[in-house]
Amino acid sequence: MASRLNKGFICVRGVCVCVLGILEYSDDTAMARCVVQSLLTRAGFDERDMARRFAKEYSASPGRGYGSGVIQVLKKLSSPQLSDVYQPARDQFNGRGSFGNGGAMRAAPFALAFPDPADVKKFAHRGAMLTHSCSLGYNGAGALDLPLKFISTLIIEMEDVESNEATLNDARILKEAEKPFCERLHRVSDLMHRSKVSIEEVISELGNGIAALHSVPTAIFCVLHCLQPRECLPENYGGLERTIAYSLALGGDTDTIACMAGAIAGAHYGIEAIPQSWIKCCEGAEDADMNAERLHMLYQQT
Ligand code: 8NA
Ligand code: MG
Ligand code: MG
Repeated sequence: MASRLNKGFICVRGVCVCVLGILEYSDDTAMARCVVQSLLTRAGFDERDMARRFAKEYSASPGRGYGSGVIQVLKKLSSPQLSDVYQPARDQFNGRGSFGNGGAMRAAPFALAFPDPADVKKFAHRGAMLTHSCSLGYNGAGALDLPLKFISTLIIEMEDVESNEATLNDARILKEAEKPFCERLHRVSDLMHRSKVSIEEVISELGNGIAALHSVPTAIFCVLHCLQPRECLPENYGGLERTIAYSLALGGDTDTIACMAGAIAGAHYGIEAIPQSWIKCCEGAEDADMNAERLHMLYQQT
């Protein structure tokens, strides 16, 4: 029996098969590629160069599924007269900034380029601020660049990240918990300790939406939940395959949640864990390989 899962994939006896050749990547990959190209070309973080690349990429290929808000920022970033590249993001949503997950979905390359975790945090934050100036948007990028540790360590680190006036203020205005990401990570921990958890429970406790708060903790949960085999997934799947398949099964903002969970799982399981048949379906897979090598060289130099 074969059932259609998504554009270009069919499921044959529990195994995903690509039937339509190369699948196009979405805005998540498009922006992450800009981050990579900028870090490599400038041999470090250069906000003007990164902003210019975001704008150029959007204008060359606008149909990759960008959020409706971020499109306005990308159009303004293309103006040669712009003196402060952070201003368009600050002006979003009546000056509050976007809390979408767009800053977090492109955080992974920072961790690959800088050996010092303080640099990773600082530059991932600044990179996210080019489009997402609400703390509930850019703090998501920080959470994803923390190394894969037990959830309790993540919570301690996020306590520190969220202990500032801007975050407390944004959380108050948006009627969220005092430290929103910490509160969600506690939910991740609770779910991990349950003997059984349904997809519906994960969605209702953590979310599967376009806000960073409703997708970054979800992605972290996907990675941790899929460290072990799960009944709902094919037995022959390894941890990385389980993580991606489980992220997609949650529905909602699938490209971004699978992108964030996949980045953490990829770092944990390594390149050998990615099936060749999946790599063959990905637009830009060869570039990714080459850029990873070059990022590693930059990492060793900095
Ligand atoms: P964004 O910055 O446009 O934010 C996403 C959306 O969140 C906005 O369009 C608003 O509706 C809402 N939003 C964000 N901040 C605020 C605020 N302060 N007040 C009120 N509403 C707010 O986009 P992004 O770069 O964060 O991307 C988010 C997601 O959208 C990504 O997952 C991406 O894949 C994309 N996406 C696009 C489509 C599509 O069909 N275009 C579908 C799903 C997801
Ligand atoms: Mg997307
Ligand atoms: Mg998305």
